Parts: sequence; structure tokens; C-alpha cells
Amino acid sequence: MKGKFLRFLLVALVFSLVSSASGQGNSPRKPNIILIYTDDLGYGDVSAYGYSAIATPNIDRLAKNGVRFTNAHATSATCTPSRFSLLTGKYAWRKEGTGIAPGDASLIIPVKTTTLPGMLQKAGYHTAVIGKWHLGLGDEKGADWNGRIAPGPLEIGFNYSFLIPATGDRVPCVFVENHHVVNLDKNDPIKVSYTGPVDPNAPTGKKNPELLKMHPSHGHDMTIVNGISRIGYMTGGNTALWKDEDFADMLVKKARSYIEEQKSNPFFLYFSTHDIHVPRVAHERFVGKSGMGPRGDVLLQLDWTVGQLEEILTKNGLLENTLIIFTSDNGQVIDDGYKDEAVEKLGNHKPGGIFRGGKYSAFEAGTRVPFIVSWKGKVMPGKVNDALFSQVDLYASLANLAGVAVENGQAPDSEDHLPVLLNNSRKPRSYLVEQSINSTLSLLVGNWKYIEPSKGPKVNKDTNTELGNLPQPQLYDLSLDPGETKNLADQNPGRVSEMRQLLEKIKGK
Ligand code: NG6
Ligand code: CA
Repeated sequence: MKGKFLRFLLVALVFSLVSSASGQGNSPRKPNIILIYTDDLGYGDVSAYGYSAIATPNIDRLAKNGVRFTNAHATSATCTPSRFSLLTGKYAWRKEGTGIAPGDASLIIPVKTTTLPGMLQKAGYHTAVIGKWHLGLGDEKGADWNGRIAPGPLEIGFNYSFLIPATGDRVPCVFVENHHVVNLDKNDPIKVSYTGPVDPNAPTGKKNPELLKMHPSHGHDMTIVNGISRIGYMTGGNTALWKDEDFADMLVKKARSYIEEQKSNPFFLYFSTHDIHVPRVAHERFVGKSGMGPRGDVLLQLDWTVGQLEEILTKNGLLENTLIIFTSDNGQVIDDGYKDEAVEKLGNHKPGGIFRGGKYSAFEAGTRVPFIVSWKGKVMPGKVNDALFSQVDLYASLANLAGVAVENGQAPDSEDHLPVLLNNSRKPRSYLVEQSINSTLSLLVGNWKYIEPSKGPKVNKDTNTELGNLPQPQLYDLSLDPGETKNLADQNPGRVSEMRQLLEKIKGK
């Protein structure tokens, strides 16, 4: 009897050793990863960063329970290129056709690319994207909105997708779940055009302002959906049309089901909010609550969203095993094409903090964005990290976290800075490249910022954004002059030439 028991113990011990060596059984589960990717949120928009006139308590709590980065950057000052870099680990300016995508663009990430979610799939993760996509859908002919929409996220590494296909201000105004438009009536097919009206008799924002509940300030005067005129023309799909007021609720609902379904596997959720992009149409429970008009109201709605995601994790006992990253695809913009009182009601709010420029700009506020990392029990709470960090590094850093190698040729611009991400180090990137709307590139090295000479316009007159373009080189010492007011290029020709050469080398890499 005793011998039998000893033999049983021995077998049990060997079994447990073998199963933990093979990565199963007792080995710790890989952490879930939730990337909350907000839209057009400026460095100063959330109260955790100290410049906001609006309280965002849920986002602040995330920062209080985690680490707040003060020198983290999107790769670009607009959406599509930032997302391209985030998902591929490659600077978007290396590839043609990665500027702001029209609503009928084909998928711009080639299906053969190993992407961030694809890499995580290989590491055993279930992967999902919920929210704004804006990386194109379909083959070179574009998406078949009435049939099977592919290729898209499912062909480049996501197991599940629920999408706002482009942006809230672009047609088609429908959700796409996996390969199909949600709630589409086959007898009312969708037709989309970006060249001219699909139905010349249909009302537009331009011809029929009397039908609008929110008026355009520039552009955005084409097809009217839900009382708001958009970029582009569409007809049909009436049963599938979204209601902007429900965006946040809908995305949270989808995230809740996804998390509850996947809670026993490691999962990666790329949760890409519509907030706080235009059109800013908050759910009625947030309307008027910020005192700052619709832009402030959708900021409160975004904060609510973050609180909901945290609550879902808490309820499912996942907070200790989930790395949460919160950031934005580019900096702030105030008037981005609708008369929504954003300019008039801004008051003391400083959406770009102390930084100059904003969305579209080569100046800092174009790409320096809020970046918060939280992981209960793993990331020391309440810290601030000022290391230079780029979203392009999430690929290699998360590969390290997930225990997979980044193979040669994959994610060429992504560096593994996991210790910085988890705040175990403050070792900055040795340099970082920023891209503005007209693809003027800037280089950051330590305190120094070099903006290459550009023939682009100085100001985007529609949005009233200083774009940071000058025909001469610009050089700023961000430690003394974070607002980029004193161009030191003439006084430092040596440094300018060094930085120009380094930028050329990086471009040629
Ligand atoms: C611009 C739109 C702007 C916004 C932006 C994309 C006009 C006049 N302006 O072209 O409203 O949609 O594209 O924003 O159409 S982003 O955050 O997705 O990059
Ligand atoms: Ca954006």
C-alpha cells in the first residue's frame, strides 16, 4: 500500500514537471491584453495629465492604479498611419497609400504581413478588434458591402471583429461584424460612392441643411444619416444604419460579451473607440453634462467607457491577469468639420497641454498623447514614466510579454521596451520619428527635436492647427522649450546636420 502511494506521488511529480516544462498545467497563464485606443484625444484632455478642465475620474483611476507616461507617442498625427504602424510594427511613411483612408479604401495591410494580433495568435491568444477600423476593407476592388467583406481584420490576425469600418464621419454608416454588415436587408442593398452622389435626388448636407441636427463647418456635407451629413455618398442599407448616440454603448456591449466568452483563454482586445472623433454625438445621458458642448460630453462618455471596461474585468475576476493600455491615435483637434461649439466652449481647457500644434501637425501635440498602463499587482501603482516611448514598440514589447520571438523582417521599426512599458525601467528609445499629415517627418533624440524642412502649409485653416511646416530646418530643445517656440537651428548647425543625417539613415533602413 505504502509502495503504491509512493509510486503515485512519484508519477504525479514527474507529470507536473513535464506539463510545466511544456508550458501547460501549472505554468502561469499568459496575461490578457486590452489596448484602449482612443481617437483624437489630446495630451491635456484627461484630468490625469493636469491640464483638463473636465474631470475624467475613471481614466484618472487607471492612471492612479498604474503608470502614466509623459513622453509616449503615436507614430503619426493622423489615424490611419498610426494604426498601420501600431498593428504592423512598421512606420507607415515607409509604405505608399497609408494616409487617411477614404471610407471605400481596400485593406491597406497586406494579408501576408505578420501583425501584432497575428503574432499574439501564434502565442496562443484569442484576438479581437472592437470599434473604429479605418485601415480599409476588401481587395483592390474595395469592400462588397452587400456580401462577404474580405480581406479585413480576420485575414490579418484577428479572430473576431466588430467595426465602425472607417470613421464615424464617413459612409457607409453601418457596423461590420466579422465578414458582414450587421442587420442588412438583402432587398435594400448598400451603394457607396466617394466620387459623386449615388442618387442625385437624395438629400445632402449641402442642399438640405434644414434636415440636419448637426451642421458641417467644413467638408462633411454629403449624404445625411441620422440627421448628420457625412463624407461620401451612400444609399440603401436602411435597417443597418447606425445611431451615433449608441456608439459607446454598443462597443461596450460587444466588449462585455467578448470578454465573458473568452475569459478562460488569454485574449487580446484592441478596443478602438469612436470617441472623441467627429461627429461628436453623445448619448443623451451625457448631453450637456460637461458644460463644454459635445466635445466635452463625448469626453465624459469616453471616461464612462473606460470605467465600464474596468468593471467588466473586475466582475469576471480578470483585473490581476490583464494588462490594460490606454492611449490615442493622434493629438487633439477642436473644429474638425462640424459646428459643435467645441471652439466657443473650450474655456480654460488645454487639450494639448503645454504642447504646440495638434492633430495633423509636426509639432508635439500631433503625436504626444496620453499613455497609461495598468496591471493590478504587476505594475506599481501611481507612477510617472518620462521615457521616450513609441506605439510602434508595442508589437515587440508585447511579443516579449507573450513569450514569442519577432522574426527577421517582421515589425522592422518595433523595439522591445517591455521593461519601460511595465515601468521597471526608464531607459528611453534612442530616437523616435513623428509623421505629420503631409508626411513631414520629425526626429526626437533625447531633449532635441528636429523637424525636416517642408513646403507644406504652415496652418490648416479649416481646423486652425499650426502644422509645424517651414521651408527651413527646425530644431527645438524640448527640455527648455516644450512648446517649440524658439527655433535653434541656426545656432546649432552641427546638431541639425547630425539629426538630418540620422533621419535620412532611418528613412533608408
Ligand atoms: C479629414 C476630415 C476630418 C477627419 C479626418 C480623419 C474633412 C474636411 N476632414 O479629412 O473630419 O475625418 O480626415 O481623422 O473631411 S482621423 O482621426 O481618422 O485621422
Ligand atoms: Ca484620430
